[in-house]
Amino acid sequence: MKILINSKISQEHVEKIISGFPAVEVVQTENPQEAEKFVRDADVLITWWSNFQVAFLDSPRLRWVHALSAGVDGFLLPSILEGKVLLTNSRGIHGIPISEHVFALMLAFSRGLNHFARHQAQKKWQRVTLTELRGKTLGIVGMGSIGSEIARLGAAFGMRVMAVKRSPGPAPEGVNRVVGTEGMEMVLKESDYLVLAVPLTPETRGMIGAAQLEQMKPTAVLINIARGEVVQEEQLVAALQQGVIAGAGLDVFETEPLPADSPLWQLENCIITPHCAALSPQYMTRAIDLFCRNLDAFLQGEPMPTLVDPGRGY
Ligand code: OXD
Repeated sequence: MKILINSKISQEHVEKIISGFPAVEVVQTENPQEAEKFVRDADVLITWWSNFQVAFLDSPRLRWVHALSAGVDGFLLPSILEGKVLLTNSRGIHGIPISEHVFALMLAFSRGLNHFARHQAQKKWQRVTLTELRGKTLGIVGMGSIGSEIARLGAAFGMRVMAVKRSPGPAPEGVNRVVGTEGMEMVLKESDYLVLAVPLTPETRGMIGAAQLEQMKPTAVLINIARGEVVQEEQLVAALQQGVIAGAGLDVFETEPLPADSPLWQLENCIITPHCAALSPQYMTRAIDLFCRNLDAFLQGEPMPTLVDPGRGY
């Protein structure tokens, strides 16, 4: 069996695959032309969505694509939708870095860091109104492994945690209420911080538009670590400009990299990070461990731990 990794991963991580599965051959290249050539006799492709080329799916031997990301919106193409090529993803390893990123953004707003960073550049000693997270309502849309870890930290900060989940069940410890999508309006109205942690699917695309932003408190802050397309960006810009909501912490955008002419860059009530919420030195070790668990299951003919259901899109 031949595995092509068309993304930069360290030799130590390549060795981890080879030592666990001595019978497999591993080829690694970041060069798009080389990848196009090597994929023709690869059985398995490991890739970031940004390196993935649609034409890879025409390779006659390819049986399985493993996404190094959790989001698979860029992979849902005919061969995968029709089940000719299996798709697995890296869900379950993002909870720690992304929840810490979410709290960095929320604390930046509550403790005025967005203002102080600007003041520092101007050598300006000026206080601003500061608030606490304790006692505030944290609304989380999407309760997969990322949403659940954000909820856990929210409870540890003494926040009142409310969550929207496609199939709601009993509230986990520390979560005050879990509602289905019909409860979205209530969560929008009550949240001081609203965090989007849903996969991008036909149901979630554009789910936050002008009407939803209008339902939020004028003091509320929106955090998006999901996908840019979950929010109607033009409507968000208008809401931030007009004070419909107080602020936004955004890691993801409709177009990435965020174009230089996006009005978001100019907004003092917007904190922008370049789609990096999941990154940390531990990421690839966790991702390769997860790939190896999938490979083991694949070779044993057992259910793969992070097989994606292409119909659902996650
Ligand atoms: C992912 C991401 O989907 O980091 O993994 O956005």
